[in-house]
Amino acid sequence: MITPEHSGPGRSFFRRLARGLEKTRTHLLGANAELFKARSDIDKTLLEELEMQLISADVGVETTAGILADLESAFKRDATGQTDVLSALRETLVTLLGGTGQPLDIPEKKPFVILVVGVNGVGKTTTIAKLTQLLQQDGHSVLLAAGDTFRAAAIDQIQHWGDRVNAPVIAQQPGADAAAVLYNALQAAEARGTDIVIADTAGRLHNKANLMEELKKIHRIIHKFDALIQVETLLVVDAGTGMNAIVQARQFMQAVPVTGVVLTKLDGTAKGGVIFPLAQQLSLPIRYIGVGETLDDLQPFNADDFVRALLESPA
Ligand SMILES: Nc1nc2c(ncn2[C@@H]2O[C@H](COP(=O)(O)OP(=O)(O)OP(=O)(O)O)[C@@H](O)[C@H]2O)c(=O)[nH]1
Ligand SMILES: [Mg+2]
Repeated sequence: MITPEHSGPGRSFFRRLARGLEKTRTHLLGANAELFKARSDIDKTLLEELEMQLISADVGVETTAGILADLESAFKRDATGQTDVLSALRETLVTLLGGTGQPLDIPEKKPFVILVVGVNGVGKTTTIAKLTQLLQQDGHSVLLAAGDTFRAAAIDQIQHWGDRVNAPVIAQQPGADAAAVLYNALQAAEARGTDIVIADTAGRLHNKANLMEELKKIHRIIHKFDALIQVETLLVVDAGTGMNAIVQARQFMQAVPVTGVVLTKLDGTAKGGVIFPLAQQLSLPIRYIGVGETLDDLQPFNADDFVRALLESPA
């Protein structure tokens, strides 16, 4: 059920989130949601059941063990016998996500750069369009840089999204140097007084080493343009890849100073539980989550809302 504080625009936001998490919720709670609610004690059978379900939702073995240990101790601490499994689980999960829900803070200094990185197909370009819309709604002007010069279709795609959200796109021909495109975009943003430059990047080059070198070069050129420029390097990962998302994140973090994560395609997968080991193992803010393919399907990440939506069925 949706609780009353989620009314008005917040209500549709929460409903979209809850719908997006439906597949993961089914794996996490299985047919046992009612059972968990009814249970006010915790025993070995219930823990084993929950363990299987957490693992099937890609929470990962290590993080799952931690969650179960936390639950057990919550029940041990509770002398009143009032604790029920579902609320104890909710508290444990919110604590686990802890400080990861740090919204992206847009600094005064212009232009602010958001460099969007990630392997191919994770949803970088569509996330850029969605993010542009969110930032515009907050009153910021946005310019896009077509930094994925590897494929001609990638340039067309970002130009198409730029038209849709009414944001200028700075692009060069396919095969052009991505760092040069960025430099041009920064010059254009400075000339126009634009608040934010969001840069697309290739998710695939001839090999991984090439990709990482290109990203390093882009970082260098941004700071060459202005040594004091502020950059958010936003790593996009597809929730559907489950635990592999963590491996990808580590590779990108070795190459560039990643400052935030976007977890996409939560709506299409039962592996959304990966957000917990992701939060625990990477210590990076999760800025946004993608819960669908339309422009309105990117949401600033909030740990409380996320866990509530994960454990409650949408009305
Ligand atoms: N269901 C769902 N689909 C999404 C979401 N985000 C992106 N997609 C879809 O994922 C597909 C790939 O998205 P792109 O934005 O092209 O991914 P990309 O990372 O830019 O891909 P490359 O440019 O090939 O590296 C598209 O069909 C998107 O509509 C999401 O949150 N939910
Ligand atoms: Mg793309």
